[in-house]
Amino acid sequence: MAPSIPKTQMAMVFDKPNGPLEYREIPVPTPGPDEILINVKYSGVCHTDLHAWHGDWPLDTKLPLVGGHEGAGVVVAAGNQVTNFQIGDYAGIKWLNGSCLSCEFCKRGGEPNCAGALLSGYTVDGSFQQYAIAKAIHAAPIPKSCDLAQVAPILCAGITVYKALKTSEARPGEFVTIVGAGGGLGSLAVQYAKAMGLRPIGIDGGDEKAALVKKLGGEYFVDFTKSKDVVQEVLDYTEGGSHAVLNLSASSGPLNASVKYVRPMGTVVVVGLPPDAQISSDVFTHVIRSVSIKGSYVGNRADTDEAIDFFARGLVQVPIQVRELKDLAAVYEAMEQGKIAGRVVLKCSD
Ligand code: 8ID
Ligand code: ZN
Repeated sequence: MAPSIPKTQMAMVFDKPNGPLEYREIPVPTPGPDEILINVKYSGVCHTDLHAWHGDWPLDTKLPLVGGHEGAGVVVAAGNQVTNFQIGDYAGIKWLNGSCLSCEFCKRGGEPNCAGALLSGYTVDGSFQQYAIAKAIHAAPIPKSCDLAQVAPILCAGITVYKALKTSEARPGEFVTIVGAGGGLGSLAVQYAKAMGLRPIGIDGGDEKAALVKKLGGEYFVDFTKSKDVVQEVLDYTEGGSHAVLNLSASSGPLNASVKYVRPMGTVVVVGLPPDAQISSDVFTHVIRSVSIKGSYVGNRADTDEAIDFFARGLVQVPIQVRELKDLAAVYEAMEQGKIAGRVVLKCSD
């Protein structure tokens, strides 16, 4: 029997950047022919959602906006062209809500780089509501064995760090230094790295994050708030530099340091998106040491399936704290202050 779908629902909405975050009653959207309607059970809160609310990136959001792009739930309706989901299936809303699938980038697997990409919780309404729309072809299939609260952060944080680790081209046995290791992306990166046979080193601040990173498999931790010289500490521990570096921090401070402690022939991957930030590298040293700096932006549908598969097989745990949907403003405040170890997940529906 088809599930009964209400006409209205509760959502977290803002009308202008940095404006009030309101817990508001809004209509339940109707899916188009190629879309599914997902009853969102849980949604992770990514630092990107905070950037969207601040409006601090050089890309406008839709307004008013329902944020959120780590939504895990159950399919309750599907358009007549949808063939890859059935009512009752588990499905995930990810950052990439849709892409054209026919441009040169989509054809090469660079779906996130599509100029026509639709972004959940940014250019289209996202998962901080009870019922959200996703293009069926891009929605993430989630196995029924998965816990929906736990799997939610995989839908952005997990996919992103898994893809970034592949982009680094680090090989099993090599060091990967994870900057921002105690945050949402970082706490997953440590575990994906370990599962991929790499040797993760975490950089973040404070004892709670140090303990979390060690517990999740970090081999060594540098506390940037206490270390006298972060660059030297990494060079010493790795005996010559880290083969790969993932910059997952939302601050620009650590970017240039990472170019100094990456190993010759190694790769710095830039993932965190601090506003107005630059990364620079001394050309002579850059050439002689033959290092690479690469950007990495979420992942495509294959990366999504692979990242979820690591989770479903129990290779990564998601350190979550569950809060109510209406508590979003308090979550943003804690995130701004760097006080969240791991990920907060909002309960959106019963
Ligand atoms: O596809 C992408 N490229 C992508 C996908 C998802 C998220 C990019 N992002 C971006 C977000 O927009 C944000 O800019 O990645 C960044 C991190 O997202 P997050 O993991 O969701 O943020 P968080 O949970 O707040 O964690 C950030 C961590 O960085 C640490 C903080 O303590 C926190 O644990 N950190 C900071 I701020 N400054 C640091 C420093 N100097 C630092 N860690 C080490 N050194
Ligand atoms: Zn995100």
